[in-house]
This record gives sequence, structure tokens and C-alpha cells, in this order.
Amino acid sequence: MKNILITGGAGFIGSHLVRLLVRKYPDSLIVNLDKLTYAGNLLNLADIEKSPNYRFVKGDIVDEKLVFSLFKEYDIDTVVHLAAESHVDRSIANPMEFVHTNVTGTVNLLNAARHQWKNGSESNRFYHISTDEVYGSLGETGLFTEKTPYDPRSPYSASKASSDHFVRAYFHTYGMPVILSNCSNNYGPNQFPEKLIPLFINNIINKKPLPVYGKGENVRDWLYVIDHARAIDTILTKGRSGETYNIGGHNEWKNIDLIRLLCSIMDKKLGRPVGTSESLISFVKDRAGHDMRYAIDAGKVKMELGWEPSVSFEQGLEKTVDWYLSNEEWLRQVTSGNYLDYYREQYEER
Ligand code: NAD
Ligand code: TDX
Repeated sequence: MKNILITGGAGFIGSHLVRLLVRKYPDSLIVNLDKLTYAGNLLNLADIEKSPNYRFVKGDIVDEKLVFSLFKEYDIDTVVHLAAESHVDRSIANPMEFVHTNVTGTVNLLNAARHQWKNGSESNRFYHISTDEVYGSLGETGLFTEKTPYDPRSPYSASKASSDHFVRAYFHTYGMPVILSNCSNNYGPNQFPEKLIPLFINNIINKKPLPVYGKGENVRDWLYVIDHARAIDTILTKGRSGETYNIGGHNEWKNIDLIRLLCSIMDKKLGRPVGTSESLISFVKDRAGHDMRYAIDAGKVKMELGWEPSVSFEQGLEKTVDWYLSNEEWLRQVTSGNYLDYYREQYEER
């Protein structure tokens, strides 16, 4: 029996992880601490919110008093830390918010864990969820391994790199039982439509232009979100303290090729003539400092812990499209209000 604090559990990846752990470990208590920023949504967890082993706490990971009291109240022995500002474009517009949540918030959680666990025991674990973007940008060849030197190049990745360094510093300095993973681009149900795939799905539904940055030649490695949640569960339960595990889908796509595949799936699903969605493609001004290519060597997590992706990209993308098409109310809700201002600011000038 564990008392697990998940931060950011109302967000995209966090909500899939909360659902997995609440169902898989009925004897453990899952406490979800989330500020419910624009990216957090309790609708994501409606199906499990009444589970006896689940609690939701609305709050900020930067709030020292709240975080320390939560550790005490629930006798937290395990942390899975996902709460973050997570969108690169927003980090370019407003870096300070990223420092606040991603850096200060992480150090605040580390301090609370250190206070509660003293020197930590075998049963404690502070699991920090990070990104492949901390490694920088690759040329046409090569893969990021756990030994690739850090080279963050956006305010988002710089804040995540900083938080990773703090987590490792607490391992070396105070013996904090930490573990980290760095994952590639996730996609799937419940992703906020500011990220490439859900934004393009929403625009195709509404016959709006598809804003491809630059020439669409940047490459990302894509992983289905439920496979990421499975990887986190595997690492949480079987990973070694102090270690880092890279997680990826062995699934590299040039943006423009991915977008064309998505367009053809959408035409089929919406019963529109072939080519309808592709005609919406519009090449726009590139993202500042746009990283060219990310690709992950996920050999360590496979060799050591036996995890590998279970969903192919074609299957995953189709499931994702189906989810958005059958959850139009969710999509309508998150794309009203502030979203319209965000969209105008982000795309109107491009
Ligand atoms: P998301 O933006 O969908 O969700 C973030 C969640 O954190 C939201 O529920 C939000 O309300 C909450 N949050 C934000 N600031 C907070 C604060 N100060 N206090 C408490 N809660 C706060 O993000 P996501 O895509 O689910 O990413 C989750 C984690 O995984 C992040 O740490 C991100 O860096 C990492 N990651 C994401 C991806 C990806 O492709 N999405 C890939 C690798 C790693
Ligand atoms: O409108 C767009 N047009 C476009 O061409 C958007 C939103 C994106 N893009 C491009 C930029 C990237 O090359 O698509 C690619 C993917 O963009 P995002 O979905 O914004 O993801 P990315 O910047 O690659 O970062 C993501 O992966 C790693 C997540 O947002 C991070 O949280 C994660 O850490």
C-alpha cells in the first residue's frame, strides 16, 4: 500500500496516468495535486473521480505551505511529478511562468519530500517526468541516449533541464531517492489543442487553415500517451533509484508527412472528398529557435525493464481522431473563452 502524490494529474499525460494507477492499485491512495491552469481539466478524470482510492486537491506546486501540509496529511511516500507549463510556443511568449512552475515548483516539491522522508528509505520515490527536449536538437542522424549532454534551446526546455538538474542534485547531495524519465512527443485523447495534432484535428473539423511552421521539415518522435503512462508505471515500480530512462516510440515523422497522414484519416472519418483537409495546409512563419529533430534511443528501458510501445502510430492516430470526433463537447469547451485570445495572438500575425 502506497500513498502516491501525482502532480499535474488533470493534464493530458497526468490524467491517463492517474486513471491507470487508480485502477491498477486499488490498495494505494492516489492524491492528485493540480492548479487547473488552462491545460488542466477535471473532465479528463470524470470516470474515476469517485473511486475510493482517489483524492483531488486544487492547488499550486509552488505553494510551500500547501505542499508541505499535503505530504503530512496523506503521509505521502511516493511522488510522480508531472505538473508543468508544457507548451514551447507559450514559453517563447512568457518564459517567467515556466521558471515559476517548472523550476521553483519542482524545488518546492523536493524540499517537502526531503522534510517528510528525512533521508528517504527503500519505499520512498521521487519520480520526475521530463522531456527529450532537454538534449537539444539533432541533425539528420543520431539518437538521444541517457548520456547525451544537455543542450536546451527554448525557454521551456531550459526550465525542464533546470528542474532535472535540481532533482539529480537532491539525489547526490541529500540522498533523495529520485528517478527520472525523458520522453518524446506524446499524442492521444485529452491533449489540449495548442499542440500540433489536436490543434490540427480541431482546425480540420472547423475547416480552418492548418498553420505549418517553416517548411514542415522538422522531425519529432511520437508516442501514444497510454504507452507513456505504462512506461511511467513500469519505471515507478521497477526502475533503479538515481537512474534516468529515455522513453520513445521509435517513430520519427517529418511534420509535413504526419500532417498529410492526419489529413487523409480526417477526410475518411468525416466523409469528405480526398484532398479536402490537405487544401487547408498553410505554411507560416517558423517558430523562433525551432529545434530540427528529436529522436530517442529507448534501449535502456526495454533491456532493463522490458517496456516497449504497444500501439502503432497508424492505430494510435486513428484512435486519437476517433476520440476527438466523439468528444466534441470536450473540444468545444476547451476551445472557447481564453483559447480564442491565445489563438489570435499566436497565429494571426504569422
Ligand atoms: P499539460 O500541459 O497537458 O498538463 C499540465 C498539468 O499541470 C495541467 O493539469 C496543469 O493544470 C498542471 N499545472 C500547471 N502548473 C501547475 C502548478 N503550478 N501547480 C499545479 N499544477 C500545475 O502537460 P502534459 O503534456 O500532460 O505534460 C505533463 C508532463 O510531461 C510535463 O512535465 C511535461 O514537461 C512532460 N512531457 C510532456 C510531453 C508531451 O509531449 N506532452 C513529452 C515529454 C514530457
Ligand atoms: O501550429 C503548429 N504548427 C507546427 O508546425 C504547432 C503547434 C506546432 N508545429 C510544429 C512544431 C514542432 O516541430 O509541430 C511540431 C510539434 O509541435 P508541438 O506539438 O508544439 O510539440 P513540441 O514543440 O515538439 O514539444 C512537445 O514535445 C515535447 C511538447 O509540447 C512538450 O511538452 C514535450 O516536452
